[in-house]
Amino acid sequence: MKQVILSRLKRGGTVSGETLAAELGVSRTAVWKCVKKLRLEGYRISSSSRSGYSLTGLPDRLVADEIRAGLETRVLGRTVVTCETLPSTQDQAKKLALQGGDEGTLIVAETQTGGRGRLGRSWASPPGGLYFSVILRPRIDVIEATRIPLVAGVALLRAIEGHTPLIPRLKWPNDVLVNERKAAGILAEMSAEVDRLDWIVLGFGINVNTLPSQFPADIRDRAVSLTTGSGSAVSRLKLLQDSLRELEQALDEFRTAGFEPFRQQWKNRSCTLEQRVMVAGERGPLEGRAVDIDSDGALVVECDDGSRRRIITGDVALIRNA
Ligand code: BT5
Repeated sequence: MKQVILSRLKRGGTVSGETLAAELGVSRTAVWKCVKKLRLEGYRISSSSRSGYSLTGLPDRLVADEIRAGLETRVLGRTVVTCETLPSTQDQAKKLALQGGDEGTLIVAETQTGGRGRLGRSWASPPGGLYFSVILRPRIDVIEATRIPLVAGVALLRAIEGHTPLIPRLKWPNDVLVNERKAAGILAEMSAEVDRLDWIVLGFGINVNTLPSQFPADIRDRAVSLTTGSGSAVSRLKLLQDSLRELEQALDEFRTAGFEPFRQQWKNRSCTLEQRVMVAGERGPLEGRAVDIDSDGALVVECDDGSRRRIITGDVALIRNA
């Protein structure tokens, strides 16, 4: 009944409680209770005793029906689970992936209590941000999977560029920086056998409308939200839908055209290349100049002695004014 009332209100105009009650064959009190529930979900519904109800605003809360309604994807986000709070959307998505969850299954939370970054680090997840994980089951070789996080980074940048006048930049392997501060991060985790990729779960943490005071003190001077960076509010719902559309398109392109176009796009949007960097890698710390992204998505660093090293996993700090 709630959905019927909502779609009636979405047609626009004002409709009386009496008309809705008659159309649905229920009492006016039952209609009023549904309107109350919709308001609790964040829909703004004005009411006047003379003319009735009208919809004046959609929720900024991420409601499953609203996410699905505006999706321009074939697969991603077609199954969606939204939660007020979760320890981590990533853990939830991985659990579902292990149980055979469908490709494209999307887990979204308003906040996370145990949001995770790479290498055991934490991801601050206050209200106002966008936190989601999506299950992928790409039919690609295990070896190709190292490129997926970079493909996802390009897709996320395309989505952000469509929503703000900002010029976001990619920092290897998959941070999104705005004005040299971190606005988003991507976490990729997978399960594979020697020759078969079972699933990849991609997790996105995006500071959308987060206020500076909402970030933990230790990252406040390094984190930024899209709103603060651009000076205007960004719709989390639209950004989520557009990110999924861009991701699906990018994965299709990756399947048909390979990694090379993404390598170029990643390089064009990078703030890592041609910079002096300090890498905390598996084989100890290393300093040099970041010179390329290779065909596997690895960062190529030229050391001071002229030798070149490929960094496959690790952490990169940009050394400014070097
Ligand atoms: C990342 O890790 O950047 C990947 C973050 C992925 C988070 C998403 S949210 C949805 C899904 N569910 C999860 O549990 N995780 C994913 P990494 O490169 O390791 O960066 C982590 C570092 O970024 C931390 O050590 C902090 O320095 C910094 N950081 C933490 N929270 C931040 C925030 N909200 N904004 C900017 N920087 C942050």
